[in-house]
Amino acid sequence: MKTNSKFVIGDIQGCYKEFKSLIKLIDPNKENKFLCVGDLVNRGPESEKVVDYVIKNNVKSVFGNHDLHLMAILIGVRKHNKKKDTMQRLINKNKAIEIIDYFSQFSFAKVVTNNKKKSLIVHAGVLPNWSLDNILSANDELQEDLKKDPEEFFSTMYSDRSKAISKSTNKKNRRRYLINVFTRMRFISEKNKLDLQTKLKKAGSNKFNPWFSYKHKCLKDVDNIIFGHWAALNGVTNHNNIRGIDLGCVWGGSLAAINIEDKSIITVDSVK
Ligand SMILES: [Mn+2]
Repeated sequence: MKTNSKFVIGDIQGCYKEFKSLIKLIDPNKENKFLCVGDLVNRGPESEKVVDYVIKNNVKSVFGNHDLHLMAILIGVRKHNKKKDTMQRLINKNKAIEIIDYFSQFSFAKVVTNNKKKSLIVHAGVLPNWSLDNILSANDELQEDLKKDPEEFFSTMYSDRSKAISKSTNKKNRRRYLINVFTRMRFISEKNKLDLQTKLKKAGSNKFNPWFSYKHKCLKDVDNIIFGHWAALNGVTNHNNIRGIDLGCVWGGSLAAINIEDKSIITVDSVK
């Protein structure tokens, strides 16, 4: 394998064993670089080990919905859902301040360059009519708000979030909408209204389509968009320059890493 390559790793969701095996494959001589597409934690078995590794080895990521959920729990504005969440051991470690400090450096959208190829990395997606400038300023706005007042940021993130499905002039609604776009979006309408309930296309519904099926303005400024979040796609977008890399490791699929230069993909099967 070539050295000095850059990779993006898909949704780990606490699958520590697969994460470690994948790193050995993509970075045998520690000359390659990688970052994560978000959802480092939750649903899977060993979120606490993933977070320890990430902090110790200075691994970077963009925010996924589960990473934000963890931060909201650690800050004390959300409860760990015993039926669905699998982060109790991580929470019991009493490392809230360390984890919040570390995760607070993550962004919602990040541009990575390798040999002149530019890739935009986001957890869920971006709006079709956004230029790269629009994307980066939305990211800056959210990061600033989060750093300024994390408690306020997370306590308003969840309230009425199902209503935050379209653009708003109200500051808090706007923020919730932007977070939903970057970290939770799958289907959108032509007017950028979100359908946050659907994971698979219903037959005969034409109003909402996968966000990547529209023409994307930012592809004038970047070569690729790389995203995770949507395991049900199994990576299939039918789009050369928009690549989904959540291959559902936590659901018995595999954990993927994509080389941003040649778009080749390396996978490790789920150990389940
Ligand atoms: Mn997700």
